[in-house]
Amino acid sequence: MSEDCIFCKIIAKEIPAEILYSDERVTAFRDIEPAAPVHILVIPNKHIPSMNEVEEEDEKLIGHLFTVAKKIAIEEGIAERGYRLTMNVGKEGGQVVFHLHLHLLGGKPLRVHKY
Ligand code: DGP
Repeated sequence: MSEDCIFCKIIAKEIPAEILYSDERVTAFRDIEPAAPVHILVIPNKHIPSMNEVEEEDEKLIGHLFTVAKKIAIEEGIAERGYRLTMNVGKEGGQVVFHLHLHLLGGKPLRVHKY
């Protein structure tokens, strides 16, 4: 737990969020500023600031984020239609909250970004 981290506070239930899933390793909740009809964040319970701080010992945890996202996509009814999983890393990657998180986006045709 990091004292000044908003996502750690959501995990600790110190600030409210619409939590859809939680286990001993990850928590998933709806994004407060949805960019699509379905916009869910899947985060590790362990405070890892970004992908840059991921260690080899975290590989299973990172994999778990993806399998939980897949299960939620099925529950939200968007698995067959398709969805997007993205992770922003660092300032130029568009990361604003420095507690690693996977965005699950779907429920409408998503624009294909040309970088
Ligand atoms: P990123 O740019 O990848 O760091 O995305 C951060 C996302 O976190 C952004 O889509 C908005 C969301 N967010 C920020 N603060 C809160 C909050 O307090 N509650 C919830 N549910 N989402 C938040």
